[in-house]
Amino acid sequence: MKAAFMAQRFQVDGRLVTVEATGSGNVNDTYLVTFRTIFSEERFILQRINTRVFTQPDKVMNNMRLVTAHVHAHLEAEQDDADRIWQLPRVIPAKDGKDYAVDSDGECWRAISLIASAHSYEQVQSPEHAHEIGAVLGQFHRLISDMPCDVLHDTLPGFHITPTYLEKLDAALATACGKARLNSGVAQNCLKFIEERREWCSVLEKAKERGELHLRTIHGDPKTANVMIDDMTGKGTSIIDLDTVKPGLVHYDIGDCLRSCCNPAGEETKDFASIIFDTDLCEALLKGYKTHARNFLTDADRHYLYDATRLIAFELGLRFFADYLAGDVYFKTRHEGQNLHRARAQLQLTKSIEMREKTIRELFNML
Ligand code: GN1
Ligand code: MG
Repeated sequence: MKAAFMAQRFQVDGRLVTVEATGSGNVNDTYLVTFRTIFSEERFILQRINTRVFTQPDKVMNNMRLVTAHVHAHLEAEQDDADRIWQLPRVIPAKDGKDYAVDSDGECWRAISLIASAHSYEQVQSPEHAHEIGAVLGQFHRLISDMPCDVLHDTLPGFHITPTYLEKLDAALATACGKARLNSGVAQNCLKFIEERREWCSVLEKAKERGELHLRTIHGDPKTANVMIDDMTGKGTSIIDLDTVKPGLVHYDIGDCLRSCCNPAGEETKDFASIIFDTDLCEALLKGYKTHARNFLTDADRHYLYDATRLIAFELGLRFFADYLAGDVYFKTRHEGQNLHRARAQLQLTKSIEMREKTIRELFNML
């Protein structure tokens, strides 16, 4: 098995015992690897980077190294006074000292340390869980708030720039596959919902162009499943999946975290009527965020947070839908029509956010 072979290319002591597929990523393939020595055991995460999405894996790894070094330095300096041991995975070098290893098919693999005795969850479990998700994101934002984003590569041009996904939709609609796949009531409804919001979806990009919002270092993918919760205390301990750390708007992160965490039904449900944006979870998340992230959100930042929440849910719906029409070329699928179902779920969530606009706007006043 390729993963077992590649697991042995990294600087880990002992002998390989097991390699198990793990995680629920929509892009990369992830494995949990166990090595044993005569007196101990080490487990770590092995990932095959999807180079159709991340076409420059060296730059992804470079960003990851810079951000983890920056955060680890802060965490070490602060650890005596911290309320818990905050963690962040580190990159485990390959035996040749590089950040990743290439297999005989040209595929890229990397190894990352495991956040042990902790788990992440596909769906939010409780308001306390939402609070911890907010706390972990706030802590991460605080820790990277003094890291200039221009040292990072733009590893995914267009990522979270919503109008670029409309261009992808238009391109997919012009193909034979797109035309054929549009041929259902559900697909037609998705398209109608998106078209009605076409003008609005440049809202953050326009604010950026006007100089109201500024680029900074962001995580890029702070969804529920990327926040590790300590098994012993129930407290957040780490954010994981640093593939998308790069320059961006803090709004992409806050919007993404909220759209993921405040939808208890999760991203994969087909019970579309059960999808709501839960404002109690939103309140809990923002309270957790605020305990760590203070002083770096401006009035202009706060002003656009409602739009960001609505937009990132909408954008993910648009991304899933465009990918469905394009023939499922970006997000991995396990069954037919999965990207259409995922799109429908996010668009339903967008609608629920729109219905709760007033309450959500009020909640942002607390930040
Ligand atoms: C993808 O691969 P994964 O599951 O970490 C996607 C995110 C989406 C997410 C939705 C690079 O993340 O942007 O929000 O799916 N990552 C990329 O689950 O496109
Ligand atoms: Mg990710």
